[in-house]
Amino acid sequence: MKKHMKGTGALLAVVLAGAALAGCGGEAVQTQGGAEQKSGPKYVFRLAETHPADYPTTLGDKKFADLVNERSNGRIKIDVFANSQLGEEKAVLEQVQLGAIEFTRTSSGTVAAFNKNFEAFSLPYIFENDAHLWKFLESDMGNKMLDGLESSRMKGLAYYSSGARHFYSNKPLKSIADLKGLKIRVQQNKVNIDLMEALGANATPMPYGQVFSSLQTGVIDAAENNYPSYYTSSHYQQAKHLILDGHQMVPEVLLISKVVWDRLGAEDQKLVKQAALDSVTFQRQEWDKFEKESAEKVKAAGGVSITEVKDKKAWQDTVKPVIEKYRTEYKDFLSAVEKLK
Ligand code: GTR
Repeated sequence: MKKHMKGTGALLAVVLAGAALAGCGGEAVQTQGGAEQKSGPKYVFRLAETHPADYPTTLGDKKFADLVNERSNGRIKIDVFANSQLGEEKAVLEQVQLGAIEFTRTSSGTVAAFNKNFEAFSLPYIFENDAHLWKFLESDMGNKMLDGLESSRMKGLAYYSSGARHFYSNKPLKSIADLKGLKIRVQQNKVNIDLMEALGANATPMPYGQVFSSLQTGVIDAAENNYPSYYTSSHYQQAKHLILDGHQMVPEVLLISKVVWDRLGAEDQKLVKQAALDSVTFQRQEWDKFEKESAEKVKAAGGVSITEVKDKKAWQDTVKPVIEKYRTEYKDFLSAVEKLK
């Protein structure tokens, strides 16, 4: 994606990233001599995170950072920047491609804008439940997809849990028919646009951080996300009609810039990758806890009408054209997913 490299900002970012890795400026702290780096870290890296400090993905990031710090005896320090302090996900990924931001935890739904394979995760109703999704994520193909991000100048380290996504609106939402004509904010990728079209709605792609005010001002009528995001973003205060249709299960991804990865030695690459994988169990536990907790918090807040979708057949039938449209393109992905049911 050459276009992301344009501009002086990008050039400066590359120079800074190079400097950081060389330990002669920028973020890095180079200690003098000696194999044991007791006087401080050799590398200080940044990890960009969208969510607040106590959100399950951020807790996963911190676990990962702690493991890396511990196992490298303090040589590699990763500072987690929560709350989109380093920018919205798409902008962060552009910086990651350049090596200006070293790590990020982001959604597959955003990675999709940079790597076509990841679009497939936004296809509707392909996973039956969490167990099915994780069987796929831990399969050969799941792992290959992480490695395949190298062609997009990133390297996937691990997947994190993100549950299922549901629609919510400031207009009544009791059935699939109620979505017709709504302006619905979606994550910025192509499959989502087709999905909204199949539902008779209008897709409005925009960064996550703009959703609250856009609901408030009426720029959009609706959005969709999992319970934890619906709660922590306070979207539930604006969009008080929630329908639990679970149309997507879009995993989170922990990734490193390819530029940075390539400059780590083989030993450190192994250490970083293993620490990422070892943070997954913890993240998943935190996720399961918080998914329930956030659902309870939304209910306890009152004023939100929640509709369960008992029979998803009508929903699945309506969005079938989307699957059909991508069936050839994602043939291998879809048959691997099907086999793991
Ligand atoms: C959340 C995800 C975020 C962000 C957000 C969105 O579920 O954790 O990283 O991608 O969705 O809808 O943009």
